[in-house]
Amino acid sequence: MRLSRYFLPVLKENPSEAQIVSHRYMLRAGMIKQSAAGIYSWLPLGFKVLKKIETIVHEEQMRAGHIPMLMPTLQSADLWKESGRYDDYGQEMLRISDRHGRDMLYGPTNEELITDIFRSHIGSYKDLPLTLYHIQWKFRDEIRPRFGVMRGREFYMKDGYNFDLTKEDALHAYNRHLVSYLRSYERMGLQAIPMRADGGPIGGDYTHEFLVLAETGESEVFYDSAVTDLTFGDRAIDYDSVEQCQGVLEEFTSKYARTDETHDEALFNEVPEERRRVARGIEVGQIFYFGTKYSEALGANVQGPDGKQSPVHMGSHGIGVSRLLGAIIEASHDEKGIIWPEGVTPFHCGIVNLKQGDAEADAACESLYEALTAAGLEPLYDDRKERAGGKFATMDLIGLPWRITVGPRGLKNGVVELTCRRSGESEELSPEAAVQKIVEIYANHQTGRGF
Ligand code: P5A
Repeated sequence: MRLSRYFLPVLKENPSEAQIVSHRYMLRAGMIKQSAAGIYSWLPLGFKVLKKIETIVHEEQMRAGHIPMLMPTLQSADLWKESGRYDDYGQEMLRISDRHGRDMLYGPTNEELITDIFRSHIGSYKDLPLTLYHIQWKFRDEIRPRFGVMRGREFYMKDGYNFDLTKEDALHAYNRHLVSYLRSYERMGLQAIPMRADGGPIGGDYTHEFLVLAETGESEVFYDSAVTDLTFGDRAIDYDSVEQCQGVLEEFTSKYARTDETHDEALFNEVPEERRRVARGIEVGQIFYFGTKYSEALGANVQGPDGKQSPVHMGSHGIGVSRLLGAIIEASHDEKGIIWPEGVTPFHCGIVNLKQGDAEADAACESLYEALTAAGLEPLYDDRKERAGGKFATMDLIGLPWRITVGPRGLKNGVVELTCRRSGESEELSPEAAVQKIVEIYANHQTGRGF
């Protein structure tokens, strides 16, 4: 992409409404624009990162054997009346009536809808296990929408639902989700720690939230610092293996880590004092096992091998896809702007032309642009007639992890400058070597073309 042809409405001033750094940088980098309280338009740069995160979530869900689909945002209230949640959900649910006076709602979640789909089509254990998921906009009429996309009213969520014959099978599905979530967050450059939590309006008493530690997080968390040493890494996992998934769950949940909802002071005090931490975290996902809560209410039964009918065992699993942009920025930024992890960066590399209009510099930038594009990467070429300082400030703000700077002086010696956004370190090397290095860096990140 050439910046002269892109739409990147960068703001020079700090927007006064933004209280936390991620919100501030998302507005300043021209990623989002508020349309109403807690509702945002996703401008091209924000949309691009949203799609990158969404792609990682899809890839990891499918890797775990979960099946993508799409349900609508608007739902009939009937199913919610059947489950009893129409009244329970309270004012967070946006209720609408259509022209015929029928009660509708903008879905805050989809347990009822998916259970209805299940009961309409599946009646036998032979069709189990099954996990269906979608990535769709949700609406929760939060009393205090704030911090930009972090606590929106309209937000983008991956929600998945498992259907199993027995509790044992459903717990395997739970563990499988935990593993796939660990992988997903790590690919986004995040450490998200599973912590025992509360079921809230979704239900069930077996649930973990995934928290990214950050001072601006809305949840208070208590944990053994040893949990922060755990990484999933690139270990191979067989998602059908009960033992392997259970092993990962045990490894990642055996240390004390709880949100304030389930915090137990006595248990916490058993952690050696020097490892006890009280901090704040951003909830980027939650997994639930709630058994037959919805299947009983909606009559979603399956016939077992013994011919007996019983309500199907279920759980649901959510990732806050739009919230993740805020969480990643909270975890990865400096005073100049965002620092995108390679896995989610909107463009792989910036190209800054220090002397736009200089025939040699222009030609060198064009050939870098072509070489990177031919390698399957997406460079962002700042080809505007701007001062170098302004170009650097924009690149730093929008946070591309790598930048190639091209100027007449360097070109005389056959070199360009390659700068790492995170460390600030630069090196001079030939344009070919710079391209080679960027290609090698991204070879370790499964990264596709964005939108
Ligand atoms: C699990 C999937 C559920 O809704 N039903 C379907 C279950 N869980 S949850 O914990 O309530 O939400 C899942 C994730 O969505 C994100 N989230 C939000 N993101 C932005 N703004 C909001 N107002 C908001 N509310 C929830 C969180 O990341 C949460 O973990």
